[in-house]
Amino acid sequence: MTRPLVMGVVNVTPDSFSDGGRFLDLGAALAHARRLIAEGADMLDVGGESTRPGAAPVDAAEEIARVVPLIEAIRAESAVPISIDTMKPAVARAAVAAGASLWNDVTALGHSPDSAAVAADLGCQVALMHMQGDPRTMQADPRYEDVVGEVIAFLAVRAEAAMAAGVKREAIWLDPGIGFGKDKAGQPPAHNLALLKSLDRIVALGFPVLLGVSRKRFIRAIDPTASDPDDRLGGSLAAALWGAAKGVAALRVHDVRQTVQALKVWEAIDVVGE
Ligand code: HH2
Repeated sequence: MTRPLVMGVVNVTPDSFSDGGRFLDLGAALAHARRLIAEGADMLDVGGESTRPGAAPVDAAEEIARVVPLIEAIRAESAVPISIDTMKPAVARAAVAAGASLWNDVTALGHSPDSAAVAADLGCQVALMHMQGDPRTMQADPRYEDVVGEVIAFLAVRAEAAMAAGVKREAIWLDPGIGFGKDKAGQPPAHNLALLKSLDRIVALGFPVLLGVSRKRFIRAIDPTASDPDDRLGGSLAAALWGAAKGVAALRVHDVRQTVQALKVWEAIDVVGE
């Protein structure tokens, strides 16, 4: 089995839960991007608006001002594929013009009535992620009858809607949205674990699957000592390798070097005797 691509996270936000605002200015964000490329990132995911539970929204002009200079600066020195983590079509448009080739949308093109048409017009790759609710309220009390079935049905509907708007089938990625409207705070991580357990059913839809488990809160729900996101590397790697074994196409991660190393070891074992 080929190993998933590693997508390194570069946030340019003051309130990211895992980067803690450490990469606010362009120079620091660019230095971080360079480091992730050197560590073996196959692509970079640039984000200018935090989607952590309870995060405040940012307007499009501010988001563009955060992400476009960074994308241009990365593009000026590297051919690494860049994705833009945004729910706003105007930001996606500006980011693609600056050199991004994948629109990573946590609302699965649902934030604006224009989103799907803009994605089709841009002709870029699009990652459609499942979320129940919106980032401000999504962790209040997420409920499902059948979390895996509902996430699969949602992703299939959103992929059809994107294609109906003119997005090419081969441009579409799917993402179950680990931590996005899953498992009320303080509850066992039943929704997130069910989705991880059944990742192969999402892979079976026939689109490349993107998985974001890095430093997420479900790890703390399993290991309550890991209250600091920086202290969730072991759990992040365990879940990343689980995703690799289930056939995901890409992993969105903060710890690129360690994830690449873990995947290399996993792949080396996997190919023995073939
Ligand atoms: N997770 C986060 C942000 N964007 N995009 C996709 N497709 N899948 C994910 O799981 C995903 C995502 C949240 O992670 P993080 O970057 O650590 O937080 P922030 O939203 O503050 O950038």
